[in-house]
Amino acid sequence: MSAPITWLESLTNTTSSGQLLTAAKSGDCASSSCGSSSRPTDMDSATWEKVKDHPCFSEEAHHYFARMHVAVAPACNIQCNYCNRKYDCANESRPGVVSEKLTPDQALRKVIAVANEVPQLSVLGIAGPGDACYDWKKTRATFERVASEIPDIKLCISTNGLALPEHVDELAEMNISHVTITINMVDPAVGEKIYPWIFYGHRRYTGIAAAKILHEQQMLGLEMLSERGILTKINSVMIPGVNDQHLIEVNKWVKERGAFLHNVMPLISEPAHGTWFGLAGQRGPNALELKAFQDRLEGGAKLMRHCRQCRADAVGLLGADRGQEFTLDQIPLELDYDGGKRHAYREVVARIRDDHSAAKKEAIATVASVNIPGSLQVAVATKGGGRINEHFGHAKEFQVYEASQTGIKFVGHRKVEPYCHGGWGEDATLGDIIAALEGIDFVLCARIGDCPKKQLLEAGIQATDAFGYDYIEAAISALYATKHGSDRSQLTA
Ligand code: CLF
Ligand code: SF4
Repeated sequence: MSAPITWLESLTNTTSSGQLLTAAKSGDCASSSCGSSSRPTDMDSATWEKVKDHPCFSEEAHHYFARMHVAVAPACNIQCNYCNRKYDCANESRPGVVSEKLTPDQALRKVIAVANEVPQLSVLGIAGPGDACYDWKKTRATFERVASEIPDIKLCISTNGLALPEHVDELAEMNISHVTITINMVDPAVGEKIYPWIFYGHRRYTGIAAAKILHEQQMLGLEMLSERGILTKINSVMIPGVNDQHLIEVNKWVKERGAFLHNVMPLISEPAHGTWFGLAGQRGPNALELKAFQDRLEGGAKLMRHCRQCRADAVGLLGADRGQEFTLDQIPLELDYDGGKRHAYREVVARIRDDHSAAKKEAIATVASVNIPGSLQVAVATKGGGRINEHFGHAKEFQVYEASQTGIKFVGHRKVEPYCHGGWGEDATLGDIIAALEGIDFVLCARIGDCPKKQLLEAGIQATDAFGYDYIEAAISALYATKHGSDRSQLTA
C-alpha cells in the first residue's frame, strides 16, 4: 500500500504523519463518507448529494474536486460587449478563451486522458467557447460519448440562455444535472447596453427587441429547469455604471425562479482583448468593490464567491489550471479509461472531508465565542485540500476569508504573479502582490522568507507560516482569537 498512499498524500496535501492517512489505510469507517458530516446544516441531503463533489456548486467541494471543460461548441447566437473569442493567450483565464477547438471524438480522448491522470476530476463542463445550447449537436454528441465511457462523471453546461428552452427536456433525459445561465439583466433597457445583437428564429435582432427576447428566453429556461429539479447557477457579469446596481433586481428575479446560486463576477476588460467594452475604456470592478457589492446581496439568492472565470478549455482544480498539460498533441490516439486513481482519491477524500468539517465547526464556534466586534481579512496560500499548503513565493492566487462573530467565510480570491522565480524573489512582483492584497490583514502560507514578510509588514499586512499545513479555518480562528487578545506578535515572529 505504501506507493499509492504516497501519491494520495501529495494530492490531498496531508502531512506525512497525519492521522487521516492512518485512518485511510486502516479502512476505519468512523469518520467516513457514510456519516457525511461535511454536509452544511442549511442543505438537505438530496441537494448535498448533487453538489458535494461539484467544485462550482459547492465552495466546500472546490478544495477537493476539479472540473474540466472541452471546447466543442464554438458557435454563438448572441454578441456580448465583453466577449471576443478571437483573442487567445495560454495564460489568460476568462470565459470564451480557448487554445484549441475539439470535435466530440477528440473531446472524449481528452476527457479520458485527464480522468486517468487527474484524480480530483469530478465534472465535465461545456462552456463554449461559444454557446453550448446553440452549438447543440456537438454538445450532445460529446456528453453522450463521455457518459458511456465514464458514467460517474457529472455533466454540466453553461449557456447564455437564448436557445436553452428548446433543449431543457433533452438536458433532463441526458442526466445533465447542473446548468449555468449567464443573466446580466432583467430589464431590456439595461440589456441593450450589453448585447448589440442576437440571432434567434433565423433572424437577427438588435437593440431593445434583442434584449427583450433574450430576457424572456432566459427566464423561461430557468423556470423549466427548476420545474425539472435541475440545479441552476446564474452567472452575472458586474459592469460598473451599466448593470451593477441592477444586479440587485436580477438577484431577486432568479431567486424567485428557483436558482440555486447567484455568481456575480467582475467584468474583465482591457483594450488588448479587442472587446467592445475593452476598446471603449469600460472598467471592471476591483476586488473591494466586488466584495462590497456581494455583501449587499447577502440574504437574497445564495451567492457563489469562489468562481475563477474559467477558460472554455480549463482543466483541474479551480484556480490551478492544468490545461496546457493536456493539449491534443500530448494525448495518445488510442486510450482506455482507467478509473483507479479517481476511485482511490475519493475514498481518501471522504475521510478527510469529515475531519476537515469537524475542524471547521470547532473553529467557527471559537470565533463566535470571541465577544468583540470587528472582522479579520485573511489571505491564504493553498494548493487544495482545505489546508495552508502553498509557499508564499509559489502562490498564483490567495484565497480570501473573512472572520467575524458570524463565523468564517470564503469571500473571494486575489490573483497574483508568483513572487519566486527560479529560487529568487522579484521585488517588482512583490509590489504588485502587495497591491493585490489591499484590505488584507493577514497572509497565511506554508513558507515565507524574512524579506517578503518584512515588506508586507511595512505595507500593514502581517504574514506567517506558523500555521503551515493546518486547516485554513482552524488557523484563522486562532488568529482571530489572538487579534482580540493581547499578543499577536508571536504569530508573525
Ligand atoms: Fe464549468 Fe461552469 Fe459547470 Fe463549473 S465553471 S460549466 S459551473 S463546471 Fe465554475 Fe469556472 Fe466560475 Fe464557471 S469557476 S467560470 S462557475
Ligand atoms: Fe461570448 Fe458567451 Fe457572450 Fe457568446 S454568450 S458572445 S460566447 S460571452
